[in-house]
Amino acid sequence: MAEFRLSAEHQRFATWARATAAEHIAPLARHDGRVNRPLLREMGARGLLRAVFGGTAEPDQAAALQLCLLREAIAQVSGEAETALALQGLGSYPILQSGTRDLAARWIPPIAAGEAVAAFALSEPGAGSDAAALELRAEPDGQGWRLTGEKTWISNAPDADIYSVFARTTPGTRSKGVTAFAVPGDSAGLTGEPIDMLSPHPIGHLTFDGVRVGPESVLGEVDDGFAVAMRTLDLFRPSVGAYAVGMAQAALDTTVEHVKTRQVHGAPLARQQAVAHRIADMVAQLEAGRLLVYAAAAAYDAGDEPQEQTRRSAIAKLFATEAAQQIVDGCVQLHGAVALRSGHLLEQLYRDVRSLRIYEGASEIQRTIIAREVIGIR
Ligand code: COS
Repeated sequence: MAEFRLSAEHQRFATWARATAAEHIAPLARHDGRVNRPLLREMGARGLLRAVFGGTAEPDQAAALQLCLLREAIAQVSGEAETALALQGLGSYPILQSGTRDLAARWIPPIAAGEAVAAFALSEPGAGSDAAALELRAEPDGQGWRLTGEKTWISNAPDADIYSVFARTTPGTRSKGVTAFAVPGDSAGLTGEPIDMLSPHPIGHLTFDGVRVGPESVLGEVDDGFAVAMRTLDLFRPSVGAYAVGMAQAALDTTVEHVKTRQVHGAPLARQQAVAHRIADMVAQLEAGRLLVYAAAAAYDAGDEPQEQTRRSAIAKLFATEAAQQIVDGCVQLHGAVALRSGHLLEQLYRDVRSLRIYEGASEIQRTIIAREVIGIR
């Protein structure tokens, strides 16, 4: 059964994460579209990154609620810090979940320390929403494999130290012939360039020109990599919702202050019923999104049936990200022109919130997943 109320321990954890990020991490943000290693190292040193992996020396695989609380808390103070933290988890989770013990021991500790940078490489120029259409080839080469093709819209590319790469091992089989590999960023034949775009985190394009990887790089079973990707997304999609909730909370906090102090016709803006009711609607939307996120995360941690996790995860991402977009837009409207001035918190949030309805499965994909589960038609 999903949780409706956070424990005192969870609340303390969220308060600690937010305060730590505000004091020590947010000042290191650079917004230059490249991986910010000093910021990552500081998040490692302060224990924030370790918390992504359950906060213990032995990585804990079931820490979805903690991940969501972290993301929601840090989102309220810095989008760059929030995404840097989340991408360490998304990029490395296939290794933690499906890699050999040696591979996990090699990569997870430096990633949790902020010394190594991880990335999740699924999308291709011809395979975005339709992930099973991916074509990057992995061909047998002695005991290992050679990877040839392209990945695009890859967060943390081209600066990452380790990529979880999803490649085609059996042609013409869609989801059944995909294998996941861990590919070091300094592999011979792997090149890339950044893509300048509307996003709080670095994104890039990768070219694999016969990149050689050994047999130990395979994550899970050969030809079973599509499920590795989908299980990773089941964990991270609610946390994208948590990021959206944190952004929307920050937007609302500043807007409540604004409508209480801004004078219109000799009275605070909040005295206008249309304004007060708009605030109330946004609070209700935010609270609904937050509860859906917590419920999805709690279902994951409780080990609910996989289909139930997938369904809840899709609902949480869909609702929370769509709600956040509307809330940030509503907050801009209640401020007027001042919110669009460069450097205003809402101007930043207005730009940052947009990509959440697209990445890790666009809203339309979440609707497809939900409808399939409920209607039972593929
Ligand atoms: N967990 C485990 N296995 C899963 C799964 C999940 N959540 N979702 C699907 N699978 C398995 C299915 O069970 C199926 O296996 P079998 O054929 O053995 O039953 C296989 O994967 C294919 O699933 P499906 O038939 O649903 O694949 P489709 O191509 O029809 O669609 C969607 C899959 C649309 C859900 C997928 O392509 C998707 O998530 N797209 C969005 C991609 C995305 O999020 N990209 C962002 C990258 S990170 S920014």
